[in-house]
Amino acid sequence: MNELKKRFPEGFLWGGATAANQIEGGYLEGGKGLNTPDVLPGGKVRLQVLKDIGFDFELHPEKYTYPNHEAIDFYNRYKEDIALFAEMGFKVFRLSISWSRIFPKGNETVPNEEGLAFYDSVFDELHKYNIEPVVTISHYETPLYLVKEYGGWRSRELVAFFERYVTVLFNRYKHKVKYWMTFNEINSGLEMPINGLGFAIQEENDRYQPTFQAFHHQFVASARAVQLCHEIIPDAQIGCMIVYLPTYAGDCNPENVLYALKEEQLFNYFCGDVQVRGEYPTFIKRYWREHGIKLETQEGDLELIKENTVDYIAFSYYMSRTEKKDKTDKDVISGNIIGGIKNPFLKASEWGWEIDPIGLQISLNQLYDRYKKPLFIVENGLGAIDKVEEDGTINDDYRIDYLREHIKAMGEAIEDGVELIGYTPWGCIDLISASTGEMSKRYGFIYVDKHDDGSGILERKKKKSFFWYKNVIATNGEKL
Ligand code: BGP
Repeated sequence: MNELKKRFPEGFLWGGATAANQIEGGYLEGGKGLNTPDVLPGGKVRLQVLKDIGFDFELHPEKYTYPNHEAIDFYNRYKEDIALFAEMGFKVFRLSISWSRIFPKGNETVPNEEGLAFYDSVFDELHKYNIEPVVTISHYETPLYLVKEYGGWRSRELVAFFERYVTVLFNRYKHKVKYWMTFNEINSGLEMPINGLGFAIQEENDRYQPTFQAFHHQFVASARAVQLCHEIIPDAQIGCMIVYLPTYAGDCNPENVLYALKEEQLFNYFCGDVQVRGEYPTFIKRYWREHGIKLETQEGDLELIKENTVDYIAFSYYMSRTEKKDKTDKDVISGNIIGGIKNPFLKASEWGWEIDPIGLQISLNQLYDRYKKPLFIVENGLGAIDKVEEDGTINDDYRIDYLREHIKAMGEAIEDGVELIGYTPWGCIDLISASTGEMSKRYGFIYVDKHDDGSGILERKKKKSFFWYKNVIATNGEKL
């Protein structure tokens, strides 16, 4: 047992994180409409589809499987799952609301009562155990109708539809939810617009004008959500959510250092600067010029963004990224979703994601130095293949090692003076992977008997990490 000297603050928000489309299942139950992940195939083809040019947003059951449709059936089993989270001592549980459960097409005027009632029951169940919900308003999903009819967030009209959606949420759950965040990993739209921006690239050029126009619409929508949240629930906090990859230069050649800096500005800071500082960063103007991007804004947009910045910065951290200017295919690391070359100092997960706990301390310092706002790590963890032993145990020491090193890094960052308010490891219960659409890439403290071929009885089992994390929470991060 390792003793960590640095104390986590009193009231630190320990918990776990999930997203609606990766756990709920019940994809057509309770009046829900289809959304983007409902039409994303599972299996090896998934990542390809996410990056593909010209994805058609249709179901092709004759060709593909769709594991999200049942997922882990949280829709029917949430009571059992929440009881397990409570047993681990969770203070918070991060989940997302599915827009198409509340507005099946995304733009109706009257919400679907059955969808609203479902989340009421989930929040009530959490409160029974004094677990505070942390709610992502939009986690990698857009109602399919809005994708087909409007081209997703390329259309300005989504701002008004989103405003109606969040107004319903804030009014309905104002006594039940005090932590909100707007768009999950908003900056991932730079690489995979299907996930967050709700449209597929039709030609390489779409990575510029349509993508940045869609971002602008999300920034306006997010600022409006911040404004409404503060008006309707004055004691709530609302954050942005970015995927953060500290970006190292492959060597000390200034050309490579500059290249890494430019990549980092665009990927790590562009969205955060708008949502946290309330203005477009100066560096983006040159990028727009060089890529022929001309942003269309409406009167009042920039003031709205300026006046309604977020209360805290939520981010996901899985890995770092190493870059150099003239890289060949041989240098490029295969597993990392967001580019990069292989870092000789790091080991990688079975999916090639480079494991770098020090990178988390670096990230926390960089984000805090830049923004001086409370930070919340809302995703972190190791995707791995777990083995159920004959006696039913699951000895996931590799996951414990990963989390221990990352929690130590958090302690070091707190010692550095960073204000960190909470930690919700990703996939606290096994769920469908976003990039592979499979079950076998598991993150959980709780094992779910469900497999890539769709078999399994959905039984829940506690892994070794379950007991370890329970003790971490009980000792407020001191016994690792
Ligand atoms: C983040 C997403 C999550 C999640 C996680 C792990 O990018 O916000 O939805 O899935 O990554 O990724 P994966 O499931 O691909 O291993």
